[in-house]
Amino acid sequence: MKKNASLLLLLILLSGCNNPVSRSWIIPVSIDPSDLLYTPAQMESFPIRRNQVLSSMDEGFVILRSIDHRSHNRHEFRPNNYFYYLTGCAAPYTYAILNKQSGHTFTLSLPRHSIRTLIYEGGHLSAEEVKELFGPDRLLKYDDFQVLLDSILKTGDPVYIDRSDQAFFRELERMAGKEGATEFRSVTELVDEMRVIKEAMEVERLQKACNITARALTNVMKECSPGQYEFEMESVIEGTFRTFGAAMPGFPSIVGSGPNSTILHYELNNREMENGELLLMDIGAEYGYYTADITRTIPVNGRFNKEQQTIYQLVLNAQLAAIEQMIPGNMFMDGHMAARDVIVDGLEKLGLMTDSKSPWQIKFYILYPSSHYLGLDVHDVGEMGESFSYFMQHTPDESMESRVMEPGMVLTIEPGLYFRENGLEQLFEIFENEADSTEIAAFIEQVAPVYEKYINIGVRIEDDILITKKGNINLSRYAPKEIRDIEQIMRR
Ligand SMILES: [Mn+2]
Repeated sequence: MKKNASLLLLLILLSGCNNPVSRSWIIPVSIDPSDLLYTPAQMESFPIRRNQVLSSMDEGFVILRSIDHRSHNRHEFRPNNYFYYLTGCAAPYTYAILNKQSGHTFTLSLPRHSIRTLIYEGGHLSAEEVKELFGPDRLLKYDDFQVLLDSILKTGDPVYIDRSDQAFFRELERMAGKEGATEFRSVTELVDEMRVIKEAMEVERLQKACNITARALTNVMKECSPGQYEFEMESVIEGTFRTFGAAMPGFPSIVGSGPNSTILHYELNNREMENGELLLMDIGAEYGYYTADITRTIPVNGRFNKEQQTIYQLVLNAQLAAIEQMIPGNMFMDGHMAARDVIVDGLEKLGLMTDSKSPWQIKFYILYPSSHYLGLDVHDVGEMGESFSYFMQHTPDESMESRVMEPGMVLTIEPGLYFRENGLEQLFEIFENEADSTEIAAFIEQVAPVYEKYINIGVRIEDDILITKKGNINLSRYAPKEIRDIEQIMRR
């Protein structure tokens, strides 16, 4: 009876309020990595992509390799994104050629046979396995492949390469001999547009990456307390990534407390977190080479104070307004513009702006465009439109067009507000060419008493949004962001 009574009470509690107090954050994520196996479903996109590339090029060769020397932030091997996108192959020391005139549209090389790598790294896939898994119509041994490469580079036909793999580019230039004999073009011309629209398999991987990341963030909410170090939280985060089979973070984890929450790309993560501070975490698990990119900001002691709450709710309202705009037919920057309007309005009401139309005052608070594409790269490739590229120099105006959003795009949305300790003093240096110093001094005098209340508050809230036919799906929806939800999870 007692049991029934308390059950009844619980049901009343749950149904009686719109915001369930004891909502449990069960995040659907499985440890089982079988979704990364080379199954027909996982592999079906790759030949289609190659055909699309081949049909869009009238001449020449695409030459790519799996090693990626850009991976300077990473400790483990992962394949070059263009190579992986077109082959589905993640084996190190592998080369690929696409070409439609030679009769061999897709040539793959086997890794160089070496006793040393056999001893240190274990065996590679056999020729039969490579053929079966990746379906090249020509498979060459490493040395034969090098001979072929050399001959291609002597034909004078254009060669599409990934210029960001500079070491390989230089090697190919050297093989091509005297300058100008081979015209090098960028593979980005052929592939980037394709990478903008995500296929089902890509969305599945991004969803899992997001779920793992959401789990990491809620784990921090459960563990976090004053006196711990930022790296302890980083360890909870990256430990959770590994627990669910994510190979590594898709980019260096940003885990910044107190003053560090106001540093956009803070990566040291070695400060002791103090009572009454905020902790900003901008993190992403990489799953099957696709990375999440989620930011949550939480109070170290589990309760937002009044000032933190004010800024947090303003950023959250801006972010929610932005997400509403992220629908097909709207433009890439519409989310950013909606967030900007909410933030500017809020700042003015708080007394943190004296002129809501002043471009430099807006730029002082709104530091970066709030969206980027997400995929194999954390800042994924693809055209975003005019007003995005214009942003860094100027404040985009309403008349400026950015790219129209389409179903299948995945964009982040990450407005933020950062109150740096010396933020106001830096105004003279930041805007020396845009505003005269008396104007800036007048602004500082007026807003300083308010600004001071918010010093060392840095808030960013970032979600990963899939544009769909009907609107959008928030892939990072399992990462709590409402104040009441965060505080409830942190209550111990
Ligand atoms: Mn981001």
